[in-house]
Amino acid sequence: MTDLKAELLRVALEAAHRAGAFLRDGRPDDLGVAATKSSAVDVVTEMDIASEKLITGFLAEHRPDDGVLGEEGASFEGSSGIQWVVDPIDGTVNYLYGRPDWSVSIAARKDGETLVGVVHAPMRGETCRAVLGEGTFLNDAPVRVRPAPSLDQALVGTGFGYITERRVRQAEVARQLIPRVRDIRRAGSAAIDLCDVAAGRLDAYYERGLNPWDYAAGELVAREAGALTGGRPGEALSGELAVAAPPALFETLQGLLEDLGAWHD
Ligand code: LIP
Repeated sequence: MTDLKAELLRVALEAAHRAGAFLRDGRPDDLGVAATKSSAVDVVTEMDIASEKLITGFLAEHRPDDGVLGEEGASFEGSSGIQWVVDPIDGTVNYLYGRPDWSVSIAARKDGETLVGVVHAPMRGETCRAVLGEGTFLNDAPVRVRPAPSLDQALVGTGFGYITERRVRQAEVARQLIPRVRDIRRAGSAAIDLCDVAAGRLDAYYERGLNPWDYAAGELVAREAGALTGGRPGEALSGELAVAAPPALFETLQGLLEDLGAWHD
């Protein structure tokens, strides 16, 4: 591991654990909605904002020349060529409701390539980490994707957006997918879903409408554990469509999602 990757990993882990402890231990009993974004159900809490402030403050102290892109508004160019992509709470609605499946997701990119990804899920007591070319670890144990089943035996994770028109379309895709797979799971955190693919707790994951901070770390975690990731056939994973699965399942699922029009509203 290069000195740079080791440094970026160390900083990402420390920032994620500090934010995770703050969020886990400091969650107000009366936590409410501080603001909404794309719709009345696309919520932000005071803890999302505070978590991003904690993380960006730590990054500014330890990596002052780096850029940052955060879900709650952090946006600095930097001069080092390194950009941090931060989701201070991935699974905000779960956090708001006191449900356990939320995470802190931090990725470090250099010239657009993700070098380090950390997804810390405090209520699970788990941290997934990956360094480009170095594999994926779950609480320091190496993990690999599950051997690919046939599509009809696949447990597939997905998620739904916050805008009604998109959700209607996504529900229609799910309706047509469900009879063709073992089952689906909707956990509420893309970063955790991608870690679950990496650790073999899901056979595959897909979702339309993610933001870079939702998937930046989790995509590297999934890829370094042996998954393929992408969007529409021949395209990179993006907000248009995110797909992750072991190689022997990936193209079959990707082709079905293409046929079902999972990539458009
Ligand atoms: C969430 C994603 C999840 C998606 C949710 C939401 P957030 O991100 O991680 O996959 O289905 O609708 O977008 O908003 O909690 O950071």
